[in-house]
Amino acid sequence: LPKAAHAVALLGAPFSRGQKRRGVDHGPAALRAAGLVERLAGLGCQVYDSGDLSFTQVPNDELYNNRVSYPRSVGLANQVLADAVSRAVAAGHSCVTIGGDHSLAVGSISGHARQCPHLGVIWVDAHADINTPLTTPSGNLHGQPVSFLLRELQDKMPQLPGFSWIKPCLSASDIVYIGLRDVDPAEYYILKNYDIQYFSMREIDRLGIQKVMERTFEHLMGRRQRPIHLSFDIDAFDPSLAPATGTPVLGGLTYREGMYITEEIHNTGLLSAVDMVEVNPLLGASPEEVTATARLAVDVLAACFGQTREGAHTAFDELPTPS
Ligand code: B3U
Ligand code: MN
Ligand code: MN
Repeated sequence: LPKAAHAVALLGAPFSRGQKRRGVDHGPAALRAAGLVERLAGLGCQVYDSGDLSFTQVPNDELYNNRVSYPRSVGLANQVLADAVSRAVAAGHSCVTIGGDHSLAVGSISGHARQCPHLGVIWVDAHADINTPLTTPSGNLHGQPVSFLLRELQDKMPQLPGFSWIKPCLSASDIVYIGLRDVDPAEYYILKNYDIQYFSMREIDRLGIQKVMERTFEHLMGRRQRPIHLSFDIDAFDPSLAPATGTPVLGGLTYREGMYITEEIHNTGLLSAVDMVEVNPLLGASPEEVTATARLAVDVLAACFGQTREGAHTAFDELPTPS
């Protein structure tokens, strides 16, 4: 059962201005220290590690509308990331972006969509990250990335400094959420009124993860196959498994649910880009909590690229015979 070698581009996006806690910019280093490159290579992936992007901080990056933090820095960083993701996908690689906070999905998905305009997004997260700059309760841009991408929301979006380069590239029917359990009132309004498909933790309890994945693929690909963008926020997992993250919420995914989600996505053969975000190595209560969170993120990415729990990750042709 030999598998075709998979070309994977790895982009570190040490970016933290989409939220206010220190440390999430050390996420890429933590995932590398947890053996990410070796794990992917061990699965037969050809890994093209571009290292970490460097983002320039924009000086005098004042609040937008007395509320939204660091708009110019977040906008510019995402512009840099979008170009890098677009180049990687154009080169025929599956692109793995390791963050960094979740505001980077604006750049990652924009860049991916430049090459694959018909992509579908699977957003695994405790949060919907779909506040607009006018509804955000926190002012943090990591709670808003989806609002910049959805065509249907554009008449509700103000012009933010740093964001004028963005062309909304998704329709409301092009995204499916899995794992939600902390959704703000305006976000709930958007999910309902724009008919966005979501499977909150309650739906996972009710249907089981197998049906959730079936329905996810039916929704995104019932009519035609399309490239998949997986945007995976580590806080989708239960805080007992992923404590080193900025906004943990009780009652999250189990390890087995997380593996099942990513194994099934791998099995479609359509995964084209992945974000792994919000691992914050400064937030664990102990070094063990930090390594557990980073290793969990690496396990998720390994499952995305072919690791299975039943074995046979790499080709094995023949048993040794005694001489
Ligand atoms: N919905 C809240 C909280 C939040 C969103 N994403 C995270 N936290 N990680 C907000 O700030 O928009
Ligand atoms: Mn998120
Ligand atoms: Mn989240």
